[in-house]
Amino acid sequence: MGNSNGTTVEELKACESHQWYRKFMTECPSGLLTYYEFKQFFGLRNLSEASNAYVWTMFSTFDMNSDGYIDFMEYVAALSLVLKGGVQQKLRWYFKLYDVDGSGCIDQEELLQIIKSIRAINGIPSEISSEDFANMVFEKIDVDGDGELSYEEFMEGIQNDEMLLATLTESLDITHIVNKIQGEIRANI
Ligand SMILES: [Ca+2]
Ligand SMILES: [Ca+2]
Ligand SMILES: [Ca+2]
Repeated sequence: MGNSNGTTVEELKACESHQWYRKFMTECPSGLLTYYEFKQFFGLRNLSEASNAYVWTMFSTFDMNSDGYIDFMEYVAALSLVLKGGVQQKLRWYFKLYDVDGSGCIDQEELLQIIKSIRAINGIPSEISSEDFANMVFEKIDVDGDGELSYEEFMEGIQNDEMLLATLTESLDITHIVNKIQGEIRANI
């Protein structure tokens, strides 16, 4: 993340930083969040296996230096990206999140698992099945038809398709979790 960390902290200081900081330090006095604490932090209990897998992936994506903990800088960087990041930044982050095995491509199984997990967490009923949705995404943006979405296919395909972009940013993000935290922060002021 390099320089963007600095900007992020400045941005954060300018707004609700001390509340975010207080929440983090209250629930995590050591300053390092383990996976178990991460789930407690976001109130994620009694999750299905698929949802657990998604939350684990999310944790790993937040843990940018892969030391097994989320420190305050990583927490700030991830949350501020979710709250304020531009489309490009968010898509880049989603790509990393959806490429569960880190192969550099998103295959159909990875996309399907992510869609299922996110639907399970969000609890939003949908007219189209997860399988049909995953198939549709691949039909639309797997340009070379090799059954995997490369970074370029993902970035270009999603940005050039208003419906997919809207679907991704509305239902495949973690805003509901952030809203939950913000709700708690407001309640504590
Ligand atoms: Ca870390
Ligand atoms: Ca992959
Ligand atoms: Ca492809």
